Amino acid sequence: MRSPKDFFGPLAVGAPAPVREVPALPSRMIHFFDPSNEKMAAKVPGMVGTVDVLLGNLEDAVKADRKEAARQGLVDIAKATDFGDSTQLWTRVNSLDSPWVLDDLITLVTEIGDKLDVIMVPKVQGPEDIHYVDRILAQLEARAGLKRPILVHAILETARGVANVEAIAGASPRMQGISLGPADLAADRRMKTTRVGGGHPGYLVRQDPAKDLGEGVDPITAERTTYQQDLWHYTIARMVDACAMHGIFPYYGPFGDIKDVVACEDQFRNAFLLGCVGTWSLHPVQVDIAKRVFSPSAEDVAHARRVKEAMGDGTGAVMLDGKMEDDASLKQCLVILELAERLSAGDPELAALYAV
Ligand code: 1VU
Ligand code: MG
Repeated sequence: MRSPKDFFGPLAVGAPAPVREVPALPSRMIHFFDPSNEKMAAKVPGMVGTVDVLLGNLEDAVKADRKEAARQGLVDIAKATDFGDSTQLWTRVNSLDSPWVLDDLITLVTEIGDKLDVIMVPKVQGPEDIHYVDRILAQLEARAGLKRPILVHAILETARGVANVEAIAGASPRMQGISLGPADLAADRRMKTTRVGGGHPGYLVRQDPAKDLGEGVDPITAERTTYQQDLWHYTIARMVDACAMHGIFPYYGPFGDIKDVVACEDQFRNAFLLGCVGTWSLHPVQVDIAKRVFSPSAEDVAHARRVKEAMGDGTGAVMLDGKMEDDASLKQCLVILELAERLSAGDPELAALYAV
């Protein structure tokens, strides 16, 4: 086990000092693009300023014979693009057991380490995977003369990863956050689904049989209301707790049914309400959904402000619109207000909406 003191110093001579607190930058949507796909890549410069995070994906969804092209494409895009103050550049490297990841890390940190904010590591199984990446990043940062550390984001997409999620979240001061990877996780757990995230109509509970439906009507086979359940609730809730416990940020991951913008919004909102700060967007149509869902509503912000005003010094209990408010409901309101302030700092439209 590592000593907490290891968190105060770099893991290689000459590497930048670790961060003491993970910056709470807006990251409502982590927008995925394939840097080897010319059409997609051509759209990237135009998305700067409209998305919180642009992520050059090198892993799954990039064909094996395009891995080098994707890596080089990301280097070219990063060098040619000014990402400004409101869009971060992230990448997802190949998995640690793949033949590509070592070159991904060496090339990206050496060539564009000064532009990369976060490296997403897929299929993280335990803290040992983060320790490996932590050390090699320190060595590469030192060699490249980087002045700030690149942060690390883990994808939770194996059963072992879920079992170790608390240890992963606390494995390094580089840990920025964790995303749910529902597709790989479903396969690894041997779930009997074939989708990329979202719900499943077969995962449900059913109303009890009616007591008396009259002569000849079988209450067991009679029509009964069913309620679809959320396949991902347990994992997201565990991930949120692990992240909150270690001061890092939780995210929903991919929603593969691109055309079903309504169910996508539902899935994103469930994650937002449970504590996630953002999600992945796989297609331009998901960007605005994420922005809408992961920015608090004007009504919630106005209510939070009223509670704050009514609570004075923040202690005791008051009645507001027939409901009790106290120290604990105020704390929830402060979470909403802090998020609203942070988001509106870089977004005049939100600032006007929230009347900041
Ligand atoms: O109008 P144009 O033809 O010039 O452009 C198309 C298309 O190229 C572009 N576009 C994108 N641009 C930027 N970023 C994107 N992510 C993106 N996706 C598409 O938009 C125009 C319209 O596109 P479309 O509606 O015709 O969609 P396509 O059939 O071209 O592409 C759909 C998919 C889903 C294949 C595409 O969006 C995509 O590959 N997205 C990223 C997928 C990805 O990163 N997957 C890995 C993460 S999920 C995971 O690992 C677990 C399952
Ligand atoms: Mg995956």
